[in-house]
Amino acid sequence: MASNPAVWWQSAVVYQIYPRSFRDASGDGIGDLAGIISRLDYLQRLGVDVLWLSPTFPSPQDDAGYDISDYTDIDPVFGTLADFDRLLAEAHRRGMKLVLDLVVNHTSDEHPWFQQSRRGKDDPKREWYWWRGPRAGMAAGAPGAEPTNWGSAFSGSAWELDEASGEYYLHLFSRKQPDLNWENPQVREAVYAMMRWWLDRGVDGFRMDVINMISKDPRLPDGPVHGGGYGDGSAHYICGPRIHEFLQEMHQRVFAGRDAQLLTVGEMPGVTVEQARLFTDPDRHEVDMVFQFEHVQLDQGIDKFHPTGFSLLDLKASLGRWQAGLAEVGWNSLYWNNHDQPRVVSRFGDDSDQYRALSATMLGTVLHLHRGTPYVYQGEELGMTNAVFAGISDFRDIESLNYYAAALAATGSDQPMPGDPLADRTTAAEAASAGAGGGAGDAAAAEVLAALRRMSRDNARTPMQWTAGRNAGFSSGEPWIGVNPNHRTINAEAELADPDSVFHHYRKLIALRHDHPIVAVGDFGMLLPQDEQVYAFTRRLDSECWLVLGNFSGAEATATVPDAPGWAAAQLLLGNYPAVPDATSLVLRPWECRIYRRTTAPD
Ligand code: TEU
Repeated sequence: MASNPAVWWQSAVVYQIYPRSFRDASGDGIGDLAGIISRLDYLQRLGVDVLWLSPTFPSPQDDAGYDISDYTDIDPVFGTLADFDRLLAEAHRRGMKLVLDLVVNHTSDEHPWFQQSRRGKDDPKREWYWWRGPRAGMAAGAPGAEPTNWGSAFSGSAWELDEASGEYYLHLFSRKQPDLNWENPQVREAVYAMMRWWLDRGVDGFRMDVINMISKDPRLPDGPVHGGGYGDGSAHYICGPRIHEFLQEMHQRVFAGRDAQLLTVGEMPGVTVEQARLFTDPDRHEVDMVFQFEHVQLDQGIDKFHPTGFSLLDLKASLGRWQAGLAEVGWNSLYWNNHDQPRVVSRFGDDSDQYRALSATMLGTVLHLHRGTPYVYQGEELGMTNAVFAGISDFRDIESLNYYAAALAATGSDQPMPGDPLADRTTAAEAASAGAGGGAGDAAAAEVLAALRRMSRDNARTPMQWTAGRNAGFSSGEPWIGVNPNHRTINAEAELADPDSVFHHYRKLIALRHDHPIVAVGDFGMLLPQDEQVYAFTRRLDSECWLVLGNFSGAEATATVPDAPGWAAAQLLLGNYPAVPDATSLVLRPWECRIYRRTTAPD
């Protein structure tokens, strides 16, 4: 094991900004680039090295900007290209890099490429997307006539009929997000050219949206039906046949020669450790790291809206396997949160007044001391919690709204069939009235709402809590989504002033990584895999060894690690309680975390 990080991003921490909810300078209720610029000093104070910006390109905003209609401009709602250049320069001036979201599995249906593609079967851009006729022997538009039985991630069929041509186009996400056909070399070249355009402008890399879905089996076979009416096609588009070829080609055409300064991270739902090892092996020249999904799906049943309980043993087994699997070759990215996940303190911690800050700091400590590059999602450094949603009209996210409509429609007939109009974009009002049938309908609506409250992506998307004041200091206008009422106590202003806050704990975690190579590249060793309360592991580098402990419960817990008395007497680098009363044992208080250091490593 090398004593020093081999590449800069091994000792870096990335901060994700969701621009729409970060800071609104214009007063229209939606965050913008000028708002981000006004908060760069805050981010510098936190100490992060890289900013990842969720999409700010022109977009109909059907999926909050992940539906892009122009890749080389800025949506007026967020500002202008001149604002972007200013943001980039101001970030660079403060020593921070800026990474963009690259959404090229699909475009918006309002992108000129798709507008042209849908002109007709003979259009030169027809083959830029996935067009197919109806199922053999069936009429276009008939129930079940879709070319495959695949369901979309946002409910309903993954196919949308184009009446004019009688053909369907594929959309793994919303029907306003048609999938690009990466089999077509013109598509790939257009994407690479666009990426070079941004790099030439000075950006420092890309977070690549669902990048392991770009290679599909062109035969597009049906998938197994697990429950509802639609098939699961993922075996035919997750890490498909040409995925490594495409990423290597992208590297060669876009990154080669300048990759040392860049950061590339591929978002890869369903990726396995073995595949991730290939994607992140530096010798293969694909991506620096991937976002895997295993640990954020452990508390899910048949889908995310059927949550199951959280098991610490499962979490340790999963993250431990990823640590071991990418120990020799490849690299992990580490995250609890992003704009698609509920808030971690409400999910794996305890967001009550009593334990919120303790559990948030414990969770941050455990994550940041793993081997890999940590990602902080805006507000995580404040211990922001899940939101309060009174009813369906408080939700904004297409995934939540479509799921609500589909789930309620399904209570009428247990088995929605392919061809049901579930893919229709549902307004909040329509969805709300769909549930207003009384009796069984109300009960079903209540159950769906409970699942949404727990798992909806909107939990992550409520405005960043800057102050205790009006709209949490996010906007002088009416915010596009409700502000969490707990901003009166949970906000950046209060936390900056409190040396024991979650913010300052995150600041210290980030500094630890910068100051100690062991945090970046030390060997990881999981301890106590069967302990139901304590997350414990060591990191080792040369003669140095650290022990990290986290109590994942509100009850006292004893960490029964080897040589506990030796560790209890070692140097305590960081904890989340003011003082450790007893230097002879490792009894952890509720949600307590500790990082110990020894310079002569025990055997
Ligand atoms: O997400 C891809 C993805 O698979 C999930 O995280 C997604 O949120 C899914 O709905 C989970 O139930 C990426 C983006 O992060 C997400 O915001 C976009 O909606 C999606 O791709 C489509 O671009």
